[in-house]
Amino acid sequence: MLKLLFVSTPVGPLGTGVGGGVELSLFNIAQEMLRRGHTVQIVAPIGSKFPQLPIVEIPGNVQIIAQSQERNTPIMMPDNSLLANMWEYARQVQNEYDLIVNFAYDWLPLYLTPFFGVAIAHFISMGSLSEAMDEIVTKVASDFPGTIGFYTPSQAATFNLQQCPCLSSGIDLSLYQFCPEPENYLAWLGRIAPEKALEDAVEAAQIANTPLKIMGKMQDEDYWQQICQNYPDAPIEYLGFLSTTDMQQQLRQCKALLMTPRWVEAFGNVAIEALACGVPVISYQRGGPAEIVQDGKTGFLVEPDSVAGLVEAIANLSKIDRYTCRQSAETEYSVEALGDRFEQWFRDIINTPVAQV
Ligand code: HBI
Repeated sequence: MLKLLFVSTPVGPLGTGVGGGVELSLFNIAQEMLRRGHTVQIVAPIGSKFPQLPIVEIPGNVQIIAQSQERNTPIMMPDNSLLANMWEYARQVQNEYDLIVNFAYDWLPLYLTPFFGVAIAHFISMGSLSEAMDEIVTKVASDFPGTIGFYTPSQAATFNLQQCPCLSSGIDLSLYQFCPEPENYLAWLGRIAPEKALEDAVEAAQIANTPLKIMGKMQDEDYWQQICQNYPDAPIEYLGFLSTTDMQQQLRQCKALLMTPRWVEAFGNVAIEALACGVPVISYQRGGPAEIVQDGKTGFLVEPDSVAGLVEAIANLSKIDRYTCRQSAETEYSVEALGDRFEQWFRDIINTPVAQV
């Protein structure tokens, strides 16, 4: 059995939605490893709430979210850095574990790799965002082959890295209830932030004259206010950041999930959450969702940034069989399949002699 130390994203407590999709990934992978009998210890910010999972809570000031920075913004560390404190803890306990798994999209843990006596698996949760991260990710991929893992090939391609493991994602399907007959609603899920281009979904809902339920962490209040001012008559309703159980209760009743990523979405966990409920996904043909949605079968892939394309897809939803959507989630995105991929990745790294660089 493996002894695994999971070190969280440092942008906010787990379970609050600040960490976006990587929170859900960390939770599902940890739960599945424990179910298989492995030892898992999670190192995370104070206030992290993951039911039944063993968490060591670490104090300190959160890291600035990487997507708010420019490509050449220098890496910044606050005083009393939570990120540094988490990795100091990992350094102290490292010899109790076979492998450390890093879930942070940050320079420090990647730079620290050769300073540790225990191997580190780095799960990269976003596409390329900065020169400094590209440089250190590429260096670790070269010095420690196989230890950089991505969600998808299109995400890896943004770093010009080809040979790295792509682990995809997965969810606990038992939490998502299939709904055969939807209400006349559309859904949009995600952190309310510019890179998610919520405004396109709002405009499409207005043109299609179909109410839009919006759920997710309110990351950028000004951005949200701007949308409300620009679309005062749009049929939208913001429901906040809900637990998986409450979120899927809303999502499952919708005609479709709209995904409008302005950036290369690394995966798009919300897409498989929708499919698990039988909800077709309409997404820009960009990044992770383009590898998840089977165009015309489990939803529609639309020309990126084309609101008209979203509206046309909404009009064609009757062509999609909702049970086919649920089946695709069961076939591709179960938490058991996820566990197989991650366990294999972990074992491959543990069995690779550590490169003495
Ligand atoms: N920014 N600096 C930093 N570190 C992270 O781990 C991080 C982030 N921004 C967003 C984020 N993680 C997650 O929301 C995405 O990986 C899903």
